[in-house]
Amino acid sequence: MKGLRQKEELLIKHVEQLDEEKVLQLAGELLDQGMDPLHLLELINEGMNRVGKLYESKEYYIADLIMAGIIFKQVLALEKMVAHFKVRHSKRIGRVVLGTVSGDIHDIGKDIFRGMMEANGFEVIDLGVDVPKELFVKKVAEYKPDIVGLSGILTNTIEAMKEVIEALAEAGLRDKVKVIVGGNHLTEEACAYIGADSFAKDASEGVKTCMEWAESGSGEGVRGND
Ligand code: B12
Repeated sequence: MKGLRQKEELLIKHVEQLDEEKVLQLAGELLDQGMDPLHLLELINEGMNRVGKLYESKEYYIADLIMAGIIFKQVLALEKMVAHFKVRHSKRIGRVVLGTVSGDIHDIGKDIFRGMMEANGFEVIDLGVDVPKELFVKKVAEYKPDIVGLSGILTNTIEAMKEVIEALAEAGLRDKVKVIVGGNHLTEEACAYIGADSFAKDASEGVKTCMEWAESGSGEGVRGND
């Protein structure tokens, strides 16, 4: 019988080796043993980082990145994961327009953030990936959200994020929403350059910020837009 730490390391290794069957089997087993789904995601993420490094060092190819994405999505679709992200609140505490910015088609992190936000009582309008700034403006005008969430995983998405915020400002919508940008590469400086209200390197951090905004809106929505 393997210890927990050994199993965790094994799971990371299976992800690194893109062994779909073993990842799903072990992930299911760990969830059945009571592992926190968020902790499981951290482990899968660690495996993804290793896949990313192997891609950088040219040992892996684009097909391997695709496989890694497929594996992650299957983990997210496991029954216990879906149950964890199921909406637990009947009262809506805010509305969010979310999307991965133009030029970027990564959506796993965005989807995790969406799942966590919905589980915490936010209504999320997900615009998908590679979203042009004009669509963000159109949907913000239409849905009047409290928060706009911009996801960008590629480091060059900083410009696209900045352009979305400038487009919102030009449309007179910037001061009607809070904007949070999310991605591993973001920093305090990048956030200031983009002109966002906050940034998060991981989804839970982002949800925490949005919850704080919602709480300070004292029930009237994050910006009183409801
Ligand atoms: C899977 C993957 C892909 C899949 C994506 C599948 C999918 N459906 O998303 C595919 C095959 C499509 C892909 C394509 C490419 N990829 Co890719 N990919 C990856 C990989 C292995 C994992 C990404 C991932 O899903 N991670 C897991 C999630 C959970 O993490 P995350 O996305 O960072 O999200 C977290 C936070 O960022 C945050 N977050 C994310 N969004 C938001 C939003 C908000 C509002 C908030 C608050 C928080 C938040 O919360 C999330 C969870 O905590 C990474 C390597 C890595 N280490 O990440 C490379 C990586 C991101 N890819 C990379 C590259 C280069 C590419 C390509 C350019 C390759 C190519 N030559 O075509 C293309 C780009 C295509 C495009 N235009 O977007 C590079 C990026 C390098 C860079 N400096 O920008 C990486 C880092 C690999 C590497 N080390 O070289 N990729």
